[in-house]
Amino acid sequence: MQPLVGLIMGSKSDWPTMEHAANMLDKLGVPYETRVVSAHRTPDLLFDYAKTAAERGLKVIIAGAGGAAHLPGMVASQTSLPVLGVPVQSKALNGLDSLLSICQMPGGIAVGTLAIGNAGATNAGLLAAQIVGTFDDTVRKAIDEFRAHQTQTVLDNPDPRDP
Ligand code: RP5
Repeated sequence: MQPLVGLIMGSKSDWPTMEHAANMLDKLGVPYETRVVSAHRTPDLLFDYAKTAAERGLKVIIAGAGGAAHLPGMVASQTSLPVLGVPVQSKALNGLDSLLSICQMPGGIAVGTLAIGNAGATNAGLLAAQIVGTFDDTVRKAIDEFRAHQTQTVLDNPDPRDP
């Protein structure tokens, strides 16, 4: 299936976080590709990836990075596709560095920033699916079903002491 979402990250070490985005895309039936694309270790690849993303059929890019996390902003500077940035939880500063690097974009180039770590990656997958759902009814239905199931699970388990 033609990938609609590009799921990229600065390092293989980001995968344990970013796989949560992949899991959500899998769950919602959204085709995606995933690659390591580093802003500082492979800058030429970053430019090539971002510049060709739209013509290759991608509709949205999820970019995860940690520390001095310039990957999402640099990708956004080279494509008009929506870019969702996931701040990976760094060891030194617990991801606050990643968060600020990604969310504090100067006005003029937009990056949608998610929460630090696993929750952010999960929601990046969800938000990417919601973007795809604006033109793909099957994906929108899968999102509606996911949310209905999530709601029902809470309602069916009201006692917090139950396992
Ligand atoms: C960033 O540096 C990556 O996104 C990663 O979060 C961090 C550390 O990378 P490694 O040294 O583990 O490859 O570019």
